[in-house]
Amino acid sequence: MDNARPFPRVPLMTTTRRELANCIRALSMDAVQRANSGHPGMPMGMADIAQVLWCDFLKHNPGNPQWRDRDRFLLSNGHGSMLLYSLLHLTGYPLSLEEIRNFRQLGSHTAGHPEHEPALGIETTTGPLGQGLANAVGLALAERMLAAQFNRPGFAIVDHFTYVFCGDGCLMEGISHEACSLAGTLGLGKLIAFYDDNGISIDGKVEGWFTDDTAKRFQAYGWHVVPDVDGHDAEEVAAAIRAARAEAARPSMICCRTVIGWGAPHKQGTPEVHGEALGTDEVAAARKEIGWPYEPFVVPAELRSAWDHRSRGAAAESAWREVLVRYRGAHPDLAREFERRLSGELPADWKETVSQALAAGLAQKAPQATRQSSQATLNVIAPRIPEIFGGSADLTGSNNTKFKAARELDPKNASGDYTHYGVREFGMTAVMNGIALHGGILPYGGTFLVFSDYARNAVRLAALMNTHVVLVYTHDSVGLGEDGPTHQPIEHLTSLRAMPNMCLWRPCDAFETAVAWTAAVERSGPTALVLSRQALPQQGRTAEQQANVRRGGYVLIDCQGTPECLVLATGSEVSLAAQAVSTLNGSGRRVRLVSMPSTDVFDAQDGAYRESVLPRAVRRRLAVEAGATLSWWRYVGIDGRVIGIDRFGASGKGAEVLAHFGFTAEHVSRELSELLKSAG
Ligand SMILES: Cc1ncc(C[n+]2csc(CCOP(=O)(O)OP(=O)(O)O)c2C)c(N)n1
Ligand SMILES: [Mg+2]
Repeated sequence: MDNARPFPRVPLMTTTRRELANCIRALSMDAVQRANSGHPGMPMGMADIAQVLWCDFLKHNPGNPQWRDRDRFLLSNGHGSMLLYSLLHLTGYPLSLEEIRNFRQLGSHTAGHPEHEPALGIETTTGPLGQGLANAVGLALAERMLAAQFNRPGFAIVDHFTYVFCGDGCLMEGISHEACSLAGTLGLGKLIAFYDDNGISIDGKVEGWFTDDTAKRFQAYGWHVVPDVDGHDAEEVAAAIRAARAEAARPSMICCRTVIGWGAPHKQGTPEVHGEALGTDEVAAARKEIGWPYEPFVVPAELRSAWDHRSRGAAAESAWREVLVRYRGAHPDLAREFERRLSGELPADWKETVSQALAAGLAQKAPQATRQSSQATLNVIAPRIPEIFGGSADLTGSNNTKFKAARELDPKNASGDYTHYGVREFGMTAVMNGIALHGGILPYGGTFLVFSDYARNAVRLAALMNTHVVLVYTHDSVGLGEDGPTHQPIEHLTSLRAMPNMCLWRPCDAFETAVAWTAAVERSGPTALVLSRQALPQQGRTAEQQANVRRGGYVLIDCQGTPECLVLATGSEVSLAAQAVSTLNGSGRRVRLVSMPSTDVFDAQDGAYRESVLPRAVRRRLAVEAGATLSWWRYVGIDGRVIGIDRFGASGKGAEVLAHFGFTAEHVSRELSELLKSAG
């Protein structure tokens, strides 16, 4: 960028808050200008608030971005990412000026919206408005729970704040209601939000579409609200933060009036500064306006050293480490457990836990709904992995998510391991992401599969950020019956399978359910467990077949010699297919049944294994799944057939609805017989 330097270089002898804030303004407008893409308005508007928070209050150590007891800082209005990148760069995180210059370029660490990059101090992605606020609720809840579990008198080893910036967009989004209402009920006193009340969103002045009284709204949620703060007055901001930190029983919302793009003389206060480069003339005018005589990307040494938080951060962390050392002496077992939990390692006896869970699955003989098998597995594993934290979006009894030994989370006693998220699927999922991002807790949460759509974007961010969460989705097909088409998932399996990095299991019986749960606990990223409402019979397996369940797809029933035909099925359809295949094989045909509880896990197996299960040469193939057929053509090919459902369901008794859509052993047999008549 070749901005003419409007002023001679003036050495600064002392630094003021405004000059420090202007470092953020200058870096932000220069980076956006250089990329000719990005959002200068929010960083320029919130720079004064950020300066006060980061220089006076935030507990962090740029030399160790993942210090366990750091305060968490999130941007829910993540389009203002240059604010965060400037702060990280200026305070001494390993985010170089080169990265700032490469803002929004392919391969840089300075993406348009900050994702999850903890090694750089980036806590979470916040591109979709409002979700950062919900993640912050999860992070604050995790802090609360870990503090209850691990702190002991004299040893507050978990004791940090969660700060989140949000804008008009975040507060317009419905998820802010879900998450903030829950945060109020839970009384998350160490959650502190800053509302960037600038009266502007993309379409212009918000007065035409957003006229809530935000202060009253948050008061009604039971939050502590600091209204009417001048977001450009450092003393007012500091006083508000002090008041918020002093409030232990309620989360705080600090409502800050700001001018978007503050400092850009002709564009500030207008929607133009929201998401466009200022233009070289306006950048030059802004330099003059804020008194910034330096070249693009130049921050004078005095200002740099005033921002540099490395030695203060290191001192803060070492003070905490001293407490940790004494804690280790006083509570050695707890200290070891704390380290294990925060490093994400499973308990030392996890293998033993897996054996017990699988044995319980094998011991189940009577037909059982896989949602009940899931609960039975939880009864075995949950008491043995203390990091587990369950819940449901008001369907605890239907999702079977509450294990026997579960202790309910109580706002006054946060040592429980089960909570009621209320009817808030999206909020629940984003809060679970926040909990997982904090570390030390493994959240799972239930709802009906059909309502995964309500949570969809948080599910997507779980996959994008690779958060370790388990999504328990029950009532997995038209087999749920009377509730009818609004409750009957059709395209959901396929759409979840289409999501990169989402692992999905749809087990067919108690044993497969136990395997799926243990795989979900072992995986570092998100897993969806898709479970039946209705009872399913148990399948017999050899030891080899038992071992192969972990591979996502395996031969459940084989025939003598080379198969003439392959049948693939998942979940509730496996038993129908098994009946049909057994009958045909009994009459001398050679049909193989492959149970495929997880297509993505199967796809990740080596080629030889996949070939051994689905030999290329066998072209007659049939897939059976009570959902959209789209998932299956890649396995059955153009010569194959799929028994699925490509329309909405119907209300009626579950078994009758299933039969209506062709999910009977007889129909599977008929389709197979047709297929066997075709050229192989
Ligand atoms: C869920 C979602 N919807 C839409 C967008 C696109 N978008 C990005 S910023 C924005 C307007 C945000 O207004 P505000 O929060 O007031 O931000 P400001 O302009 O004040 O920085 C919109 C609609 C988005 N990022 N996420
Ligand atoms: Mg705004």
